[in-house]
Amino acid sequence: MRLLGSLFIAVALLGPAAWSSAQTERPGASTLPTTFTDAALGMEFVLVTGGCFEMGDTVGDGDNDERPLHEVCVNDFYLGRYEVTNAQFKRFVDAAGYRTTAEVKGSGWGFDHEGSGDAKERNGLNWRHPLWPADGIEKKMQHPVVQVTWYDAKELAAWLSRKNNRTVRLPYEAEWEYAARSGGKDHRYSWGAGTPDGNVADLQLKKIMPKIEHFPGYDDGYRYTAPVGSYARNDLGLFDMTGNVWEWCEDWYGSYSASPQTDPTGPATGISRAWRGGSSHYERRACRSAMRFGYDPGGRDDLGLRLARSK
Ligand SMILES: [Ca+2]
Ligand SMILES: [Ca+2]
Repeated sequence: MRLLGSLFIAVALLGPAAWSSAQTERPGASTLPTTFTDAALGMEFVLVTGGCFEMGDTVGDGDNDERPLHEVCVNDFYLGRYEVTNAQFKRFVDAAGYRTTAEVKGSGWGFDHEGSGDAKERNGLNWRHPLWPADGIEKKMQHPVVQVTWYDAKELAAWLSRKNNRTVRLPYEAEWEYAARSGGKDHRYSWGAGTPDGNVADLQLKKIMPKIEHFPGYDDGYRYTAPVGSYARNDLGLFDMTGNVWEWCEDWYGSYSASPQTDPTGPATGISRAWRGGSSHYERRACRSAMRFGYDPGGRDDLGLRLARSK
């Protein structure tokens, strides 16, 4: 995997659930509810009003895979206000009897924080037993789930779709970036360009990984994950779009096209799936909203997810 330094759930018994929605209408806009709360897991979704933006390296210091800049338009969609939590994921696995890839294979991936800083495979690592805390997630139920593969994420989405009788899915990269940048604004991070306000590589992490390029002088209080929603929301009301855990997207990871596009869904084929947003373990540059990575869909690490829904 990547080199850090180089960069580098019993509610099922409810049956098909009704969405509960906030009926607040936007002035002069459609009458779509501004939020939905899924009744099966209590997952809150925020309406992201569609629009057009320049996708990619608008700041001018990105990687080649963030170019060319290209115009993308997205329709209205809903995106989870928070990353999926351990509590929500537990309710899903308990109800569905689901075993994650890491549990079936007996291993996950995590940084060798005592040594090189590289990620390495570790026996016994899975969503119930992430790298930290190694003794389990019982006291961390409001933290984001980690060590889930793209396949695990898809299983959760399919289960929740059945429970709600409407499709819930992973966000596409274009949707994710548009939302992280608060509707396509020229924002380097979800908080904009100024003082950090999220769970990223900070002074806490630097205590055990001295070589990491952390956010200078910044101490967010968490070395590993933080409870979702611990930091400021972005301008769309979304939390932790920068940092905390990486988030799987639906798309195959591939090159951008210069052509204007509407609701792009990524390459038709590929070998890795896209993930976005940085995490508590990643240096500043990797936490940029335009930053892209691809990973084997069967890979698991400090990777979580948030779900989406078309309008
Ligand atoms: Ca941190
Ligand atoms: Ca995140």
